[in-house]
Amino acid sequence: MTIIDRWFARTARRLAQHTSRRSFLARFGVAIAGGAALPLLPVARPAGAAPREPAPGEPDPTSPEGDPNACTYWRYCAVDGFLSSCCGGTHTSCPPGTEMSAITWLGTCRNPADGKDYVISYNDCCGKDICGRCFCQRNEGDKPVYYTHKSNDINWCMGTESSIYNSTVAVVVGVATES
Ligand code: ABN
Repeated sequence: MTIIDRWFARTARRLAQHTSRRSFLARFGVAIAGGAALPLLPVARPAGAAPREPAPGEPDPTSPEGDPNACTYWRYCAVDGFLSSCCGGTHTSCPPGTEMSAITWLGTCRNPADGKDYVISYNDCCGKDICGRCFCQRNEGDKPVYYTHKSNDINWCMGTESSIYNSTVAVVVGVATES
């Protein structure tokens, strides 16, 4: 008998001395049933999150300039406000229950996807309390507020049903033709 055989024999004897057949069967049954239930438990599958494709003409959405939820997104170069995309809306649509202002602040931002400059309209979303998430102030081209038409530090909720400011979107108006 080898040392391994002797170890198995000793362990089996001890197990038999301390375990009744009934309790062994009960434990064995629990182990089998538990093992069968394991595959039914929920599993987080990273494969479910398909890689995001860049929208046409947009930078890679995983890059800082391509993520509309990040202040570094290319269209936000002249923004001053809370990002609608963090407030229940998207970068081009206002959160439900708010109204988009028709009067806006315009900026010019370079799109890294094609290297062109675009005119961006920063419309405010109005009618619900201030969002308070993802404040973003990049201010490219911004002038002090006494140049009213050149300042982004203005509540554009004018002519809307409510003047309560909630958040801001960034809509491409067109390609900038002059520098
Ligand atoms: N256009 C954004 C904003 C709203 C209220 C006050 C300042 C700036």
